Amino acid sequence: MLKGKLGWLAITILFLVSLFGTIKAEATSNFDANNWQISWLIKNADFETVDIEDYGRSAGATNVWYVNQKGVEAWGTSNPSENIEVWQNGNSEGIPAYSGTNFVELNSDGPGAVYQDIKTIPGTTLTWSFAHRGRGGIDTAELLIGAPGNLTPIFSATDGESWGNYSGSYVVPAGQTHTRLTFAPISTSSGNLTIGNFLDDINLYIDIALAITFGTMRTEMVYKIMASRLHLV
Ligand SMILES: [Ca+2]
Ligand SMILES: [Ca+2]
Repeated sequence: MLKGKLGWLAITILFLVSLFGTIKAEATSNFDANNWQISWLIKNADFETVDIEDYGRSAGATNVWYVNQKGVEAWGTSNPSENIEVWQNGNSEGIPAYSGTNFVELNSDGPGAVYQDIKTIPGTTLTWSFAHRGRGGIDTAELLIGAPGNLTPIFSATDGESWGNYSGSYVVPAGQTHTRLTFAPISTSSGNLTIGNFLDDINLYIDIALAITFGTMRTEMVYKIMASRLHLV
């Protein structure tokens, strides 16, 4: 009797396992698209974490704000006023965010790039991406990456009155554990660098497979150096 019940239990489990296996196989999403990449340290990538109530004041138009950098999580500006210009959906110019509700305009009320500092592992490959848009015509902004004080121009984005999205890769140089991503205005259709160049959805990814390979190589190297010092090899 018990043997029979166990037999049926085994058959039921086998059936469920095969069913689960089938469902699992069918539910696989675009596996190759993920390419071993994970999000790397960028905070407030979408400019959605902004404290307008405590740090903002109206820039003189509906849903456009000058916000002290203390109120824009993780982002800073070299603008002497320390203000970052935050735009929101529902603004008087009818310009929508690329994603979410908020986006920023470069140079706010004075000259000054917008940047974020991140910790990096030398030798790793990072993939960056961002969205850029002109305000009233063709605007151009530049992405610079490097150690603070030693930035390298990486990419120039030129867009009219629709959002463009761009991506590329960056290899962290030897010794660079502190990396700055800076967005600087190059030109605007208005001719005034404080009017134009919108930015949104800034992301950074690390290729974890390459990072592991690099980490393994580095570990092997340390072992070899230690072994040679100890006269083991
Ligand atoms: Ca956004
Ligand atoms: Ca402005």
